[in-house]
Amino acid sequence: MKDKEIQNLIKAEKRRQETAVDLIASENFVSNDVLEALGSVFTNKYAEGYPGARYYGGNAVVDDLERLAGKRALKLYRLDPKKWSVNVQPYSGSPANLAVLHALVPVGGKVMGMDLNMGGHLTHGYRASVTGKLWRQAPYGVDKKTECIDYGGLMKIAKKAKPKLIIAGGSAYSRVVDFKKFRKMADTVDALLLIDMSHFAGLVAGGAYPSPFPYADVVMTTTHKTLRGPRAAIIFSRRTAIPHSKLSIPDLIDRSVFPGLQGGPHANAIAAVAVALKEASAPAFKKYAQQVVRNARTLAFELQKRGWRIVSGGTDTHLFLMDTWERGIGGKEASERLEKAGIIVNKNMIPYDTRKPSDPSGIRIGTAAVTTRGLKEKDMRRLAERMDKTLSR
Ligand code: DSN
Repeated sequence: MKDKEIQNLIKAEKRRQETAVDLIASENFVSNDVLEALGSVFTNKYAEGYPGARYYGGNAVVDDLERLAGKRALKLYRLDPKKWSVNVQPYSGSPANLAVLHALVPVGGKVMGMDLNMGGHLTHGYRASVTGKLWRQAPYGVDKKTECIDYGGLMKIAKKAKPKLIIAGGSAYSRVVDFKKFRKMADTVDALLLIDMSHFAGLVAGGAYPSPFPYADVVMTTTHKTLRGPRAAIIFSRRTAIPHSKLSIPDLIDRSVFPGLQGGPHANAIAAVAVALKEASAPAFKKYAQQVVRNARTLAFELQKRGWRIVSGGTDTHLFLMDTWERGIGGKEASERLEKAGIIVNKNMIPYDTRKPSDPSGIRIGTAAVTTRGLKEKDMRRLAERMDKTLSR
């Protein structure tokens, strides 16, 4: 590389990634093939539109690429192309969620989403996000005692709020989501159901987490978390006709992504997504996904054994929240102390937190990245020991 300044920064970041223990629940390490596709000549191409209907010439190859990525996405989750459509153009998770809301809920309408402070995501209608400004959120949360989703309470909220769209999934919820109950709720109030599987998409692909597809109208995911691809997103939608309209859900979503929100798709990212989707369909990925969950369970258990309170008492996924404030350490201090010891986590609000987001009561811990590095249960025990020593000092 001629640009030595940037080359040095790349080298420094590579060294940092190689020497730190990455416990950030939304991060992972992609393969060299994913990196190669991401850094390929596809970055040079503009391709506004969809395969076979572009606004720029020279797109025969990008058409093949986008069709292949879509085919791989449907195949990975065993979806019948006659029943499901997929859009592989979203730049990342936030624009993908914005696109779904924009497609399916009139501005000013109501969406029901998990409160950010309870484990949800900004783009599920939280007030600080544009999704909370264009739409009205009916927030739901977890039970104070169990710290698990309170489905009875949710049904009451849904009946009162009558949202157009219910969103299941979040960014800091460690338990299996009961998609069947969400479906029932959506049917009861005549809402559509969006399942945001960004965090657990790789676990679903690897059979380590229940599939949301039998229950959802729309499933979206980022591709860079447990799915181990580049930073991008995809939206799957059921080929359901919209009453009193010539359009179906996929038509609305495609129009919302382009021209609604985005311009030209990032063909290099789509190429890298396609590579990751193929990697995730290999038998080795199934083993990886199972190991991710075993590692998270072991790490949570080992920390618990050393006296740390784990929100909801454990995990069914790749992540969990640890209440550090219970032992007098704010999440900010905990994450800083761990970083000094070479362990990278993020500070995180815990349900019913009395502290502020910039210095909340806990930290979020995830095992997707360290499992890619080859760590197993015995390493989790050592890691718990080191975390405990660092935080107990
Ligand atoms: N920021 C991501 C996470 O860490 O979960 C979600 O967008």
